Order: sequence, then C-alpha cells, then structure tokens
Amino acid sequence: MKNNVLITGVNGQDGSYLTELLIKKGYEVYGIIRRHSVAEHQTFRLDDLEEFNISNNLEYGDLTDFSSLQRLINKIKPCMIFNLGAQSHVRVSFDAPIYTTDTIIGGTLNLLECIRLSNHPIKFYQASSSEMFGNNIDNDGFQRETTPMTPVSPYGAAKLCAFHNVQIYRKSYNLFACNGILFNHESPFRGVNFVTNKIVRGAVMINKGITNELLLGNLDASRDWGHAKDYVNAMLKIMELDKPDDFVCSTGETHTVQDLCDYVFNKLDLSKKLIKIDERFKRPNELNILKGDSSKLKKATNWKPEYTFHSMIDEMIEYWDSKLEVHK
Ligand code: NAP
Ligand code: G4F
Repeated sequence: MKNNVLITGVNGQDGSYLTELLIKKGYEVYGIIRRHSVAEHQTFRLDDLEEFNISNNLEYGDLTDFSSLQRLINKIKPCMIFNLGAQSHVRVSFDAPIYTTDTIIGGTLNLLECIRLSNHPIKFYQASSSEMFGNNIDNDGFQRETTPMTPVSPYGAAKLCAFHNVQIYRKSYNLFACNGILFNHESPFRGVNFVTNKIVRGAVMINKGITNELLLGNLDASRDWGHAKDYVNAMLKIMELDKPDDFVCSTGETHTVQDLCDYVFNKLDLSKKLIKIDERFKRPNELNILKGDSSKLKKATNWKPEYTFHSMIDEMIEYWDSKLEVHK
C-alpha cells in the first residue's frame, strides 16, 4: 500500500526512533520482531508509541527465514523497507561470526530477493556501516563514499558484502536500493554493551553507589559519534530522493574513548581511577579512527544534525540519572 513501511530491527535503537519519525510523517509502520524466550521488555523502546497501537503492527519473523519475510511483504505490500536488523555488535561478531554473517549477508539478500520477485515497486534502505572502512583513511583524515573499504571484523566484512549486493541489485534489476553508510550513533536507547551507554550508565551507577568500578577495553580508539535521532532523519531523506544512491552520514568530529570517559567522569565529579582495563573487552582486531565526511548527503538532502557530541552525552546522563535508584 502507498503508505505502508516495513522495518526490520524495529525494536532496536534506530528502529524505535525511525518508527516514531515515520508515524509523525503519516506512514503506517510495520515491524518484524523475533521470538525471544523472555518476551517481557522486548519492545520497551516502542512503549511510548503505544498510543499509535504499534504493537498491533509487529509481526514475528526473522531475517534468516526467507518465508517469513516473503509472507509479510506480500501481506503488507510496503512502499519502503528499512533493513535495520542485524547482529550489530562488533566484538560479538568475533564470538559469533557465522550468525552475524547469516543475519547481515543472508538477511539482506533475502529481502532483496523478495523485492525482486514482488510485483510492486518497493524502495529499500540498507543499514551499512563505517565499520566497512576498517583502518583506511583519506589523506585529509576523513572517510567518505570513495574511501577504500577493508574491514577488520566479521561484522564489517558482512556489512561490506551486503553493501555490494545492494549496489548489484540496484544496477542489475533497476531497484530503488540505497546504502546509508552510517558512522556510530548513540542515544539513551543505545544497547548498554556499546561503549557510550556503557560508560554513561556505569558512571551514573558509581555516582549512585550501585557499583564501584567501570571495566573497559581499548581507550585509545576514536569514533565519530552522532545522535540516532539525527541519523534516522538522514535515512528518510535518502529514501525520499528521486534516485537511489549511497551516502555517508557522520558528524565530522572524532573523540577517543578516553575523551568520552573524561567528559562523563568530570561532569559527575568522579575519580577516573575507578576505570579499570579488562582484556575481555578488547577485540582481536581494532578499527582505530573514524571521522566521516557527509558532504554528499548534505548537498543532496540538506541534512544537518541537531545534537552535538556534548548535548547527546548530557541527554544520556540525564536519562540514566532519572532511571537508576540511589543505593546508600
Ligand atoms: P540494535 O539496537 O542492535 O538493533 C538491532 C535490531 O536487529 C534489533 O531489533 C534486533 O532484534 C534485530 N535483529 C537481530 N537479528 C535479527 C534477525 N536475525 N532477524 C530480525 N531481526 C534481527 O542496532 P541499531 O544501533 O539500532 O542499528 C541498526 C542497524 O544499523 C544495524 O543493522 C546496525 O548494524 C547498523 N548500524 C548501526 C550503527 C550505530 O552506530 N548504531 C552504525 C552503522 C550501522 P532483537 O531485539 O530480537 O535482537
Ligand atoms: O561502542 P562500540 O562497541 O562500537 P563499534 O565497535 O564502533 O560499533 C558500532 O558502530 C559501528 C559503526 O562504525 C556500527 F556499525 C556497529 O553496529 C556498532 O553500532 O565500540 C566503540 C569503541 C571500540 O573501539 C571499542 O574497542 O569503544 C571501544 N571500547 C573500549 N572499551 C569498548 C569497550 N567497546 C565496548 N562495546 N565495550 C567496552 O567495554
């Protein structure tokens, strides 16, 4: 139908912000959720959207199960599909490389095949990643659409294969299929095992007397961190263009994990001696620096982020401060 949109990964960080944005824009949003053995809180990020009866539009399925995707696409007849579902944790991709690969490469191909075989036009957005660049950087210190891609993790390698398949299907079958090459983006809804939310939540827990240390891995890596709300805006802008294309989305600023710790611990007036290095959180192979150039996206869509690095981290601190109880 004209207004129906299907999102994979609907209950993830980006899926929930994108659902909110699309509902506000007048789209009817459908989402695929997986069966969890503990179903409670599975869709907590969508709780505030219950006034729009979002739970009525959530359907069980799995990216690795072609039949579930085809059944849903035939039923919903979406005008757009946003493929945000993935095993999205880079460290975990070293522990579960085959599952990571199945969801990302197999899942994306399953959706592309469903679209190719369907008899109505469907625009497709693929959640590609700056992890695909690996340690390649242009001479001016930035990564952009033309920077070589040599991933350093099973996750990055899988995302790169899916990225190429999107381009191959676009060219071979004339599909409206786009890659958003998104750099790291965060929010209070970020999974708590990603470094920003781990640091903010961990520091607030120390501040409230719940724990007395924070265990981290490599503090020297640098990331270009933006806010998920700004980045889902970019996803929709890419899909509203007349022609499908691939775009980097980033802030153009980079900070080390140490900088992030310094900001949060200083803000809460905590001693940095409470941060301990734990080898378990290091990776067999590390991507050292990310800093993206979004000029192409800005020129094509007028996209502009509203959050700064500090306003985003402040929002995350306030969120955890309001959620966690003081233990004395
Ligand atoms: P996220 O919070 O980890 O959400 C991932 C979503 O994928 C969850 O809803 C998860 O469902 C779902 N999923 C996992 N395996 C699935 C499967 N086999 N079938 C169907 N759904 C499955 O990730 P995010 O931060 O929102 O990121 C969204 C997408 O953008 C991901 O593809 C990620 O790789 C990519 N990306 C993220 C960033 C970033 O910085 N956030 C940057 C670049 C690219 P469950 O709740 O059932 O696990
Ligand atoms: O927060 P992270 O786990 O994010 P990472 O690996 O950059 O991946 C995220 O961004 C990608 C885009 O570039 C996405 F495609 C991907 O889905 C995901 O959303 O780690 C950031 C940095 C790394 O260098 C890591 O080694 O933080 C370092 N780090 C240090 N201590 C840690 C920790 N990361 C985690 N998760 N946990 C730690 O204790």
